[in-house]
Amino acid sequence: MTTPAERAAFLRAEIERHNHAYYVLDAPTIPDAEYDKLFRELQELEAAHPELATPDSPTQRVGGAPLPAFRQVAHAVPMLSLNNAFTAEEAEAFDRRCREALGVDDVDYACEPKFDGLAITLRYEHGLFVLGATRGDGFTGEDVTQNLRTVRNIPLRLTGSDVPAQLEVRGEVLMPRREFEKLNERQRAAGEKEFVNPRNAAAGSLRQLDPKITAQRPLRFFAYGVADASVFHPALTLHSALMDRLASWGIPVAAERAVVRGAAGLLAYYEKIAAARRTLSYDIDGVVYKVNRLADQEKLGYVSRAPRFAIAHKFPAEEATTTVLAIEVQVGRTGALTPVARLAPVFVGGVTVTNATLHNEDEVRRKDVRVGDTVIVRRAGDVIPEVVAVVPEKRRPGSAEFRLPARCPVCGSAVEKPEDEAIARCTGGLYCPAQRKQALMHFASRRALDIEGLGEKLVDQLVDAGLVETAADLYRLDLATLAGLERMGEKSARNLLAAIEKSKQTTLARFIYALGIRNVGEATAKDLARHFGSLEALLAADEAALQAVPEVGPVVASSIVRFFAEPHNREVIAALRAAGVSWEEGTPAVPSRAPLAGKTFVLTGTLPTLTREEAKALIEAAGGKVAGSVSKKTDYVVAGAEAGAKLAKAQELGIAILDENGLRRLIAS
Ligand code: 9MJ
Repeated sequence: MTTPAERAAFLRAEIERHNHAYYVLDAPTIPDAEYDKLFRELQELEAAHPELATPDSPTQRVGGAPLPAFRQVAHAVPMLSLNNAFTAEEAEAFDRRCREALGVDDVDYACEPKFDGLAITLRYEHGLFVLGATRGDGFTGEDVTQNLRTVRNIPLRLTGSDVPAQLEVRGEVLMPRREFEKLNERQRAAGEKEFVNPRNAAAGSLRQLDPKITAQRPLRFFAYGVADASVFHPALTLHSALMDRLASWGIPVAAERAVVRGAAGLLAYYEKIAAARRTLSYDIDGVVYKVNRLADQEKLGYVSRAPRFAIAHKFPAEEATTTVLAIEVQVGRTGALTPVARLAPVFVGGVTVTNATLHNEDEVRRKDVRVGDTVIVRRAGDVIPEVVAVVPEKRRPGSAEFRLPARCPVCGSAVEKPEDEAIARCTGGLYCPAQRKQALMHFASRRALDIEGLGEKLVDQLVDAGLVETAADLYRLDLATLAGLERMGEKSARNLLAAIEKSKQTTLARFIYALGIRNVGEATAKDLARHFGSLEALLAADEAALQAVPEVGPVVASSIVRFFAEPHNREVIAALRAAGVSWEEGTPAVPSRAPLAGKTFVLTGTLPTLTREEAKALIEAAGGKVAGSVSKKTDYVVAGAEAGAKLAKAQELGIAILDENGLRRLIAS
């Protein structure tokens, strides 16, 4: 017979083992439901036998009663900060100082990512987690033990051998980026305030007086060292070995640690981690270099509040604060109105940023960005800069909520925003110079008519000067007009005219794509060209005929019909052709691509590889029709396993019967 005490001990060990596998090793060992079952059994056992409850029980992770306030904790060993290096030169200078102070030619460094979270310290006594505190001012922090117990990858009891009697682990609490996004989705759904970034979310979660709330926040911990390495003396002589030892006791450490030699090693590590930054599950703001030999660390000692043996080599900040000078509204090729924040120039993500997208009106509302606001701007990697959030304390009195104008800021046409869409659009079409400019840029782009040299600046000039309204006007430009433009020499003008002339010889697919029909991208343009073979055939097609093109659905078909129904668009097309834009007309692809044209099929039974839907799509793509029941009009019945009445009927009527292979052969024929 197992006693309740034995069962509880067994359950605790099992649950912590699964916890470790899931949260530290990232390799789950049992399904969630089974884990939950073990967990509930332990909870019930502890409720029935309160004397069995222990401070290291995984049931402690769900959070106890709220606190009135956090208790202050004095750090026996101060929690230092790190000095920063922002350039390769500063990292090299760090290496030089270490070499000189130690009187050696080469130094080995332990390198680790710099976690962008909150520094905390964890005290273990005889392997049991007894106290956790924030860094505070470095000398005194706050007792957040009950919150830290809810952080799933912090071991409540250390496992493995040679666990010291006293151990204080230092590290950072953070929130993985993916979990942060999910948390914000939940906040949004619940109508709660969203967090600005994972760091703020982690900070807010850790400083909750109600640990039940913290327990629901996906926090993680990573260790970067210990308060006092001398407890390991003389068994351990290297920082890297110390980190391995922590890992052996179940303490999470970064997988990206490395030992390198010299300044070249440091910089290579920096580059490697900088390149891998996006692939890490959590945010980092740089890397940390530490002299690896613990005896050397001691020799180097400290300057004021930072170790001399370590330095943080920071990445360019991805976020910065600045002010919104104006909110402008840009009009895109399809008329989409995009609010853009004009910013006081700010250096972020390695470049100076003066604009940031606000995406759309709903987004501006949600973030409540106003002119004059102080905002946090983010530029991560090559992503276009965006306004992350407003700093509300810095809002000036009298600021007004942003509203999208009711009329297009460029042409004055009405702005329309369908109920179920986030995007508002100018209804001016090609009457709108903004849309016209974008349409011209698209027309001239490389994959369309490919007019080299016709860039944004030139298109602006041509449209603003009233020289060009539609693409057809491009073919009426002459040398004198072009050479008369600002910043345009005779040579450039000649080159441009040659490029325009060259563009006249094109293909039908490029021409269709160049028209800029909504929902018609390059691939669809090619499909249309292949299917119809000539522009006349395309112009004549109604929605049904268009939908016969594989990949063309009702939305695309309707866009095309509406585009060609516009007399203005037909005029432009006629003018383009009159100007000499031409292509080789092909034969419509319909016959060759529709081997099943005019044939009706009925599907029955289970085919070996195709689902019913796939078989239907295959037949329709080849021009055939699929009917639901067998009649005299049926040409073929495609029968699979367990075909029933339909097959019998087909046999009765003498209709041709195919299996899946037979169908494929017919299509290929
Ligand atoms: C962070 N934030 O990742 C240290 N840190 O070492 C790492 N911080 C540190 N080390 C001594 N990796 C003081 C702070």
